[in-house]
Amino acid sequence: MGILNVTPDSFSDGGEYLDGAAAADHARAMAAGGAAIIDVGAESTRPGATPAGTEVEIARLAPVMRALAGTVPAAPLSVDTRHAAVARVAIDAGAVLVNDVSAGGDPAMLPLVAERGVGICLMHMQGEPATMQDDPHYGDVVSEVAAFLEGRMAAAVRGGVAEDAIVLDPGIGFGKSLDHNLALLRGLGVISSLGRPVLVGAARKGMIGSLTGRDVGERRAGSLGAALAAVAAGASVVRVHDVDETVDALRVFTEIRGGGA
Ligand code: HH2
Repeated sequence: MGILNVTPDSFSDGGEYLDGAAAADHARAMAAGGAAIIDVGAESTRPGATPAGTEVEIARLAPVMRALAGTVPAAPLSVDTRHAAVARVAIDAGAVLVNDVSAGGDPAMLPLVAERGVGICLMHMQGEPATMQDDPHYGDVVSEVAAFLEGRMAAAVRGGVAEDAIVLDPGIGFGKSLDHNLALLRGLGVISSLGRPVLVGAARKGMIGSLTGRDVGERRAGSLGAALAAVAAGASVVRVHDVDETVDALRVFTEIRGGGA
């Protein structure tokens, strides 16, 4: 999954793709590089971020979705939003997956996904982006995150979402310390055992910075390490900024392991 942030303030690429044409070029480049899906987001959910507001999100997203529609045939589009009103606009413009970091927190989200027959990624977050890194705490992070995802998956299915339309995500960096993130990546099998594909987004995040001592612009190699480890632990989708490099790394990794890319 290639990341396309059409935000002024995303933690690693804010402001780079605000313009529709630049965004479409980047999406095409990621699709050509092997991204199986392009995730378009118009609200930063980095630690400390304040909500953009749905009107702002739609105003950022709509021109980009229009520029993308039909021009990135190699890769379906996903919309990274917590708001059903934003998801609706993106689905109308062709998005086939809603990537919801609040796992259906907006009461209108699951009904929309069910009605439109699109996919949904349900992600775990403790707290809200503005304060989630202040004091994250768990008893047993792996079982608590798995139980949350199982509950949200059940709610989605009760609401009419097809079970095979659901992807699960432990939410690396969303209300988690480095130790929590490491435990979740090591324990990914517990989340896979819920029976749905697992998505992991660790690219360029604070955990990579903590482990390598590198600033956000220098975390490419560390992010590749995280992507390979996530796939080794059972992830089916990795959400990344550097698609070409990740595809190459995964190709080599999976061939050596004998699984094929
Ligand atoms: N991480 C971010 C945003 N959306 N969605 C899922 N499913 N999983 C993630 O780990 C995830 C996500 C944060 O990363 P990024 O989009 O690079 O930054 P920002 O939130 O600042 O736009």
